[in-house]
Amino acid sequence: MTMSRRWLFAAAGALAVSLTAGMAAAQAYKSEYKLSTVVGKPFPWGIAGERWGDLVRERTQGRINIKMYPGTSLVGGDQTKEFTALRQGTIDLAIGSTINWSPQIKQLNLFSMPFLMPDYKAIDALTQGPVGKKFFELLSARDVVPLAWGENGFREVTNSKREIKSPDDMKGLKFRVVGSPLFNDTFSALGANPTQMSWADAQPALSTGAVDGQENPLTIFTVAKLHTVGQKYVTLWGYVADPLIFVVNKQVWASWKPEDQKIVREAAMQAAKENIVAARKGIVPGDDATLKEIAGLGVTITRLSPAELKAFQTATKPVYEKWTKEIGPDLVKMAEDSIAKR
Ligand code: X2X
Repeated sequence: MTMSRRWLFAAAGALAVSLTAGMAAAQAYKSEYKLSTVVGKPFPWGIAGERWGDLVRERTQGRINIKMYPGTSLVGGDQTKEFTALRQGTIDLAIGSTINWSPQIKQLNLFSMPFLMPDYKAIDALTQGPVGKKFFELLSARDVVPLAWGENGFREVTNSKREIKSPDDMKGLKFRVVGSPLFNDTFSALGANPTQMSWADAQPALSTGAVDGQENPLTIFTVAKLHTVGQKYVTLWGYVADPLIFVVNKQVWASWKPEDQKIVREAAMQAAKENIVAARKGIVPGDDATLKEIAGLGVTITRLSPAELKAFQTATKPVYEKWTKEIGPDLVKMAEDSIAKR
């Protein structure tokens, strides 16, 4: 055999090996990847899910086909089980609220600490700073690959009975809260009666009057038309905000070629960036179109003076202190420092 023929054989052999490896990898891809969210389109959260899937499908020429399952339907609507299902592989990808994953990752309760974040810059200071990095490390140690931060938003309190301007106004009112014990503590400290339930159960409970009120970002209020289930009073107290986290199950991630991982990561970052813009649209200083729209529905929107806000902060301070211990004083300190420096 001449040198050149020998070379040709070797090259052909190498090609065959890499083709087989390529095919094996290609065969390992699933025909559909399940993406879990709590709400679908046209909520900004659901738009983000569709967008992430569309960008990935387009840029991978269909190699990765993501289908969104809103209503946390992959866990029967029980949003507090989403993270567990993600770890176990029943869910391949998710855009999850920090609140819904906090039963499994107790540090995520940080974002639900009453009156920790005074404004949008404070959310950014957390997610884009050392705190965000710390959370990505915590998530990476729990079988998921975190890719980007999005936003559900500042959660405002609403009810069907009366205007809320002080903790006294909350006395005796029944509120639906989400499934972290921290919310029970906060609402109890304010003299209200909190009941934990999923988002799926919240709407019927509001509509029948089983509960008087709830708390959620205003984009949820408008898209879900909560004024039609009796929610006539909205108080802008911005007591907590929940970011969203874009993640992929670790095994699923490992099954993808590096070039596809890059596409999925970049698409998540793009969809998340757009999501934050959508989540803040119409409800930020200088752009209050959504607030006007809500007022136009006959809803009373109450803004609190600094002194009025202070009364809520004072009433919930013991809760803040209790949960500082649960979350970890070092992490809370890191968050407070990041916010102070914003
Ligand atoms: O259930 C809620 O209130 C919602 C939709 O905001 C979350 O999933 C945290």
